[in-house]
Amino acid sequence: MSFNTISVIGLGYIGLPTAAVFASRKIKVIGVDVNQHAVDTINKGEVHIVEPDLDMIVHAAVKEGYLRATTEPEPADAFLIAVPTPFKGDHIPDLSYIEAASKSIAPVLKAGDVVILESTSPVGTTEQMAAWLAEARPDLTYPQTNGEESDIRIAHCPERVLPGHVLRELVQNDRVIGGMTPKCSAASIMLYRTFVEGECVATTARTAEMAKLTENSFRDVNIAFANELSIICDKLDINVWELIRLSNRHPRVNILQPGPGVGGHCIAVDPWFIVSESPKEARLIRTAREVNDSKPKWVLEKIDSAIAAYVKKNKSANIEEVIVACFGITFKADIDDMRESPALNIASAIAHSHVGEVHIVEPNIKKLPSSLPPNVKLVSKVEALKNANIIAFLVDHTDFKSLKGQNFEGQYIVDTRGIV
Ligand code: SAJ
Repeated sequence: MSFNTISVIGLGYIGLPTAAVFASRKIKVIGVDVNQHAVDTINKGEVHIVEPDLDMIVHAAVKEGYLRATTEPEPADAFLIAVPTPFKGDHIPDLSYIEAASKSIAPVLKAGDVVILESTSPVGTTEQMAAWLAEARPDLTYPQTNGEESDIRIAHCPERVLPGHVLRELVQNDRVIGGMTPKCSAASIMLYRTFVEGECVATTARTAEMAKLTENSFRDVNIAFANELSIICDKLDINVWELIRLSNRHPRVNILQPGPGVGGHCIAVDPWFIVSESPKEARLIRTAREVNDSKPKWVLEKIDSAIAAYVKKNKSANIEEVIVACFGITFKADIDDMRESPALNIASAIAHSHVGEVHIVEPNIKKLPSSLPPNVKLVSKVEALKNANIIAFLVDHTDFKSLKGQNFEGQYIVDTRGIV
């Protein structure tokens, strides 16, 4: 089996790097996205997202003619679907992007094609995708009805790359390959071997779906443990960062780091896919989500207390003149991604509740999100350090780490990341 042309549906944080890596192996890649701006940007050899080195590899792939983007699916030998899977109200998974993507590729499918779902999905989604394809193209045969004899091979191969390290992890990580049949797995493994240096391990589609949800739930539960510890330590007047450093010297203890809450479009979302299917059984997973989701409110209370303490201490201070600076509004360090960012939500909540100015230091963006009210200003680190009365460290960007040991004379600090 050979793959002359690969199509990647969804050119976001996962789809674009994947498309570019295939193209860098001199395979013709057609990237498909509904966003015309993203398509135009990529066709100019540029990128619409920030990820280290992605600009270089996309530029080379487009210039050499291996990568091209379009809004309309075209025939290919393999289709990789990498579209978002958010949730709707009450944490119910929203599969509408996968449904739309499946229906959009159906007209160009032909016998022998491989269709891979990469999007993180609730258990059963790959089978659902196969059903949508079968409904749209009844002239072809599928694994759910024709087993190993099917015209179309279908698998779930969840992405597992860490934003900020995507290009390295895409190549080096092991890959779980969940085919609807063994032949579906084998075809998918052959495809990924084009660039994956890690091991490609075959399993069923349902196990692969659950494996991805399990990985992110594991991390969520462990971050919740750290966040709960930070609240307990604050009450007991213990430095949680020192506590974790000490506890981690035990050979079998490895506690993660507390923060202002868990953000991003993966860890804060995926555990709900388990909870929504097994609400009675997934007690720990649900509680971890609740602990992490409630952390921003706790941080807000800390900032409010700092404002009150500052005004009390500086009797002449007028609350309207108190400047609160938020260091970082992305969902984690050294990226520009603000999706589901607890730091952004905290900054926005202070801006709405505080009558004075809120200054934001965010070295990874050029423009503030339009959702922020007019009392918010994007300022430099130096400006914020000079003018702010209250400083809240919300993201541990590398650029902030040099502030360790800094003298914040007269300023009130809320350090959610253990920076200073
Ligand atoms: N966080 C903490 N403390 C920690 C680690 C993380 O508060 O010790 C916070 C971060 O600040 C951030 C959130 O958790 O707000 C998530 O960050 P992350 O770096 O843990 O994960 P993501 O969302 O960038 O990527 C995760 C990864 N999953 C795992 O490590 C198990 C990645 O491998 C997945 O591919 C990705 O989700 C995904 O796409 O599902």
